[in-house]
Amino acid sequence: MKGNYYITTPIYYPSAKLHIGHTYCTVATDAMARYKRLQGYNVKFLTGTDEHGQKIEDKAKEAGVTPQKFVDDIVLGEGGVLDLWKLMNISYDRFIRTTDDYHVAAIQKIFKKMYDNGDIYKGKYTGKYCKPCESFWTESQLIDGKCPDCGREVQDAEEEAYFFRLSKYADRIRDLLENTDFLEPRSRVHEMVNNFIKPGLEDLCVSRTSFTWGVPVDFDEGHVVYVWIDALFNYMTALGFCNDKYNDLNEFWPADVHFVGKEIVRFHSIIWPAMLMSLDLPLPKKVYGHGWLLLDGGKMSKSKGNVVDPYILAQRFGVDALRFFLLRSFPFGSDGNFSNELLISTINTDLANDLGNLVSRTVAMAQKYFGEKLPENQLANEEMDAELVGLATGLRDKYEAQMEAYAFQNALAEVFKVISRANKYIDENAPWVLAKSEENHPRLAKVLYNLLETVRICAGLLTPFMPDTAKGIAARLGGAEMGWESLNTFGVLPCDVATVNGAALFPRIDVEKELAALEELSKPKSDIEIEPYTEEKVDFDTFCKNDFRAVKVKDCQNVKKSDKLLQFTLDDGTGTDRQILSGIAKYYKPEELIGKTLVAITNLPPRKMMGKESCGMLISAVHTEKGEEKLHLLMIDDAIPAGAKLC
Ligand code: ME8
Repeated sequence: MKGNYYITTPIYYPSAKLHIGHTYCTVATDAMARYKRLQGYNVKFLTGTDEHGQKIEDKAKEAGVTPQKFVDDIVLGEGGVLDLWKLMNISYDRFIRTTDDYHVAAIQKIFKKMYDNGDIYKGKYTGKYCKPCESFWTESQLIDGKCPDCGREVQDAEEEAYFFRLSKYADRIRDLLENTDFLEPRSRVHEMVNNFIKPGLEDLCVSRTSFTWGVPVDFDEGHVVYVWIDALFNYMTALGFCNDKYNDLNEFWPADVHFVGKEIVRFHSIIWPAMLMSLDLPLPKKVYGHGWLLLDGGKMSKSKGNVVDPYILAQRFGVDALRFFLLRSFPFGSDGNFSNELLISTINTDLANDLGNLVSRTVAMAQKYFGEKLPENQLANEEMDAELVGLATGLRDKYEAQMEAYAFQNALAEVFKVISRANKYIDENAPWVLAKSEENHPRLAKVLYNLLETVRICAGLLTPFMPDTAKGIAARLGGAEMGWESLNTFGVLPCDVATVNGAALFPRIDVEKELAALEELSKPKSDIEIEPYTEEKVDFDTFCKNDFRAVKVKDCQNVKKSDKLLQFTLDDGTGTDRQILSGIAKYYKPEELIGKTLVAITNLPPRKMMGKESCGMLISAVHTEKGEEKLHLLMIDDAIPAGAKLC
C-alpha cells in the first residue's frame, strides 16, 4: 500500500433530479479515485447529499410532502441519486446524507464549539419583513421592492442571528490562497482574492429563524444552522468527526483533494478553511475548482429536457462512452460546451475508430493467422518497432504527470497518441502481407505481440475512465495483467498469449440518425403538463369545512397600478355584494367575465391586496402548455343560482 488518499465530491442538493452537469464532477472524482487505487493507494471516496435549507423546504411544500419524504424520494427513489451513481459505475466508499442522525448531532456539537471559543456570536441580521406573512426577506429576494409571496409592502426589520467571525481569518486565508497551492487552478485564486478578500471579508450569518428545515441550534430554540456550515463539515463528520458512527478521521483527514464546481469555490476556499482554523483543525491539502458544462453557452438545467438526462445518454451511448466523453472533451479546470454532436463525434473518432478498431483488428488478426495462441518463440524487435515500444513504455509516466495535475483530458490525449501510433504501425507492417508467406510468420507474430502489448498498456491506463471496457479488453487478451507496476513495462504478456474474439467494443454511430432520434426524444411527450398530485391526505371533516359557493359576476374591473389583479363584485345569494380580488388579469379581460357564474371558496379569512379587501378566492384550473402557464376560471351552468353550496 502506498498510503491513504481521501477525495470528495460536492454533496448534491436533492431539489431536482440530477443532469449530466452534476454527473461530470462525480465521474471525474471517480476516475481520480480509481487511478489512485490503481497506483496502490488506500482510497476513501466520499459523496452524498446536502438535504437541508429553505430551497428544499419550499420545494417539498410545493409538492405537498414533508421535506424528509421529498429528499428521500430524490435520493433513494427510482432514478434517484443512488441509482444514478450505480448506473455511472461510481465507486464511492461512503455516502453521507446531511439528514443522517450522526451528522446532525455532530453539526450541533461543532456549532457549539465555535460558539464556546468565541468565533460564533449572536448579533442582529437586518433585512425586510412582511408582517402578514411573518416572513423575513433579504433585499434581493423582494419583487419590485414588495413581499415575493403576497406582493404587499415590507418594512425594515432586524432578526437575531448567529455570526461567524470570518473577518478575523482574512489575512490567514489570503496567505493560504496566494502563497500555497491550496486552491487550483490558479485563475480561481485571483477570482477569490479580487472579488471577496480585497473588498473585505465580513462576518458570516450562520443561523436562520425564517424556516425550520435545518439542523437546530440546540442551545437556542428557533435557530437553524446555516446550510453551508452543515454541508461543509460533511467532509469530516463522514470520517467520524464529533460522532461515533465512523472512526477513520486519523487515517484520512486532511483530505487530499475536494473537487468542487467553480461557483462553490468561495465556500470551499474561504469559509471552509476559516472554520477549520477556528477549530484548530488541519486544512484539506487541496481544493480544485472545475469548470461548468454549458449548453448552448448557458448553464445546464434539467428543464432543458432529455439531452441532459444522464439516464438517456447512458442508455443510448453506454456508460463508459459517456464517462470517457466527459473527461476527454473538456479541460477540467475550464468551462466546456456540451453538445450531442460533440458526444457522437468523440465516440466515433476515439472509441469506434481508434481504440475499437485497434483492439478488434489486432485480436482478429492474431486469431486468423495463429488460432487461439501466438507462437511461443519470438524474434527480437526490429528498428521499426522502437518508436511504438518506446511510446508505450513511456506512456505511464506521461499519463501520471497529467493525472497528478487533474488534467484528465491531457492524460487521455497521451493514451490516444499511442493508440494512433499503434494503428499506424499496423499499416506500416501490413500483417496481411506478412501472412502470405510462411517465412514471414515469425515477424508477423512479433508485430501482433507488440500490438497486443500496446493495447494492454493503453487499456490498463484507461481503467479509471472506462472500467468495464478495460476489463473487456483484458479478457480479450487472455486475462492480461493490468496492474500499475506492469504498465510501464513492455513484454509482460506471455509470448504465447491466448486471445479471445468479441463483438465490436464501440459500434460506429450514424450521426444523422442519432441526432434525429435525440431530437425526437427531447421533445416533451405531451405539450400539457399538470401539477404533481399531493400525497398528503386531508380528512373528510376538514375538507367539509371549505365553503364552496356558486357566485355570479355583477361587475369586474382592473385594479389601478396593478397589472395582476382583477376586482370582482359578486352576487353570492346573501343579498350583500361580496368583493374578491384575484391575480388573473393576465388571463381575462374584465368585460368577458361579467354575468358569468363562477366558483368561490367563501370562508377564507379576508385579506387586503393593494389596500382593498378580498373576501374569498375564485377557483380556477391551472396547467402548463408548451412551457407556458395557463389558467381557466371554473365557470358553471347559469341555471345554478348564486349562493348555491357546492358539495
Ligand atoms: O452546490 N457543469 O450542490 P448542487 C459542471 N450542495 N458542474 C455542475 C453543473 C454543470 N453544468 N451543474 C452543477 C451544491 N454542477 C452544494 C454543495 S458541498 C459541501 C455542497 C456541479 O447540487 C456544481 O458546480 O447545486 C457543484 O459542484 C455540484 O454540481 C453540486 O451542485
